[in-house]
Amino acid sequence: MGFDADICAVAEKILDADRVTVISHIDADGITSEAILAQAVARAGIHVETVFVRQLEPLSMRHVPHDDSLKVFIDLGAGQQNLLVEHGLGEEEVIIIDHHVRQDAETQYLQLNSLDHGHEKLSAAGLGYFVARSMDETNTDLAKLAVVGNVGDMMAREHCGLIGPARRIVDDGVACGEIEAITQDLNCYGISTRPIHICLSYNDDPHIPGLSNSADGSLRFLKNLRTVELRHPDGRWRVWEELDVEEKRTVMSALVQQLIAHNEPVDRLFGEAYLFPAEPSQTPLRNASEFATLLNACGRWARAPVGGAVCRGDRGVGYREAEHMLRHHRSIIRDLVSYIHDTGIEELSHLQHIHVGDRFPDTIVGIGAGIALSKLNWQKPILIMCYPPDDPELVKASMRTNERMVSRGIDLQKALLTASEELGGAGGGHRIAAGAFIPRAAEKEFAYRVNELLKNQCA
Ligand SMILES: [Mn+2]
Repeated sequence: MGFDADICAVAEKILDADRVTVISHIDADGITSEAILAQAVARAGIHVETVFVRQLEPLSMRHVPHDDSLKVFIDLGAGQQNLLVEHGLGEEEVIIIDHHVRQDAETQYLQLNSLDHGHEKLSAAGLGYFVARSMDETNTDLAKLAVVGNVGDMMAREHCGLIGPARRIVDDGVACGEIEAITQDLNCYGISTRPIHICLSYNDDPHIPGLSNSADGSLRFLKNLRTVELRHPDGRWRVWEELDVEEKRTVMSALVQQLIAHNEPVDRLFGEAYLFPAEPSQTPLRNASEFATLLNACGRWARAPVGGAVCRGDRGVGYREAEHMLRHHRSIIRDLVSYIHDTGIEELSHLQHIHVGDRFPDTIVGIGAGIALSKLNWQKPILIMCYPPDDPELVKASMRTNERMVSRGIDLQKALLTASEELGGAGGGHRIAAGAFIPRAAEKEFAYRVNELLKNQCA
């Protein structure tokens, strides 16, 4: 079936249901997926309940009810269809909406999957949005959440903006006034909340010599421009989003010159930013990538429903709790990044790895590894291992790389899938970021096996 036909089939089956259970993932894409779908279902007058899981495995399947509801798995399920079969779920009571690689299974569940249609840059929230819009065309107000989910799942990273069907969602959001899309904006994280020099110093894509990883260098650079006021009259730092067109142009052209002077490509300096004009300025709610981080912080610390409340418009108690989770999230990640740098990382020929034991929660080690990588050898993907709290037999492995290495042929999803299966575990994810669980007995050889696989990918 075509993409639109698959969307319609899913939408119709949901509208036919008396009760729906949405089972979703705890990251920004999963939380926005749930908020989109559950709201669309509720608006259609159908009773809906939600189950959030960290991942779909035998233990978490206990939370999937045995009842007469239609179970809609979103942002997960494609790779765990056999688990659904084992759980006794019949073809008629399941829908899968996912953008991960699908597993073959004997039961043919109804599935809407981006990959079936060649849409590699469309996340689960995007799929959920198309289903919601197909259920009722007035659901276009949910476009904003779909953009947050897509950006949170790095769908905008490779092309410095959303493309294909995900970009059409942006158009819907712009049309209903919820989204302002700024083309050729600074491709940088933190445009609504961080002082500009901090924003620039944290940025590593593109790497700007003298500015990346140097807040002092970035501040000197901006001060030299003279015409751009960096502070408000009351002393507060201005944020990028507050600069007017002329000021932005001044900074951007100076950054272009800086890159050219160091023989670096300039194309990744520009990206499309997705702003939410109705949200209060200088808050993480104000643009898609910071909103996604806020939701990730909720999910990673077992407060996915708080993220869901924020998605539904809670700007009171729920939002304050989410802000608190974000501060907590950042401080633990900072600790992890310093731990990685202080302890030192072991380098093999094609990767670098570290084992953090049970010092840090397994829900954030991947994020920390990604941040740490920006200050390490970018040509070697980072592999971080840790012990998950709930299973003494297992090791969790997370890997991160960057666009430059992906364009050279690195595929972490493939490497981790192969290595973990060989060693009696399971893995998956994406080319740029992937994860796996392996038995503890295999942890010693794991890094070496992955290294070998990455070596072959480069050949
Ligand atoms: Mn996703």
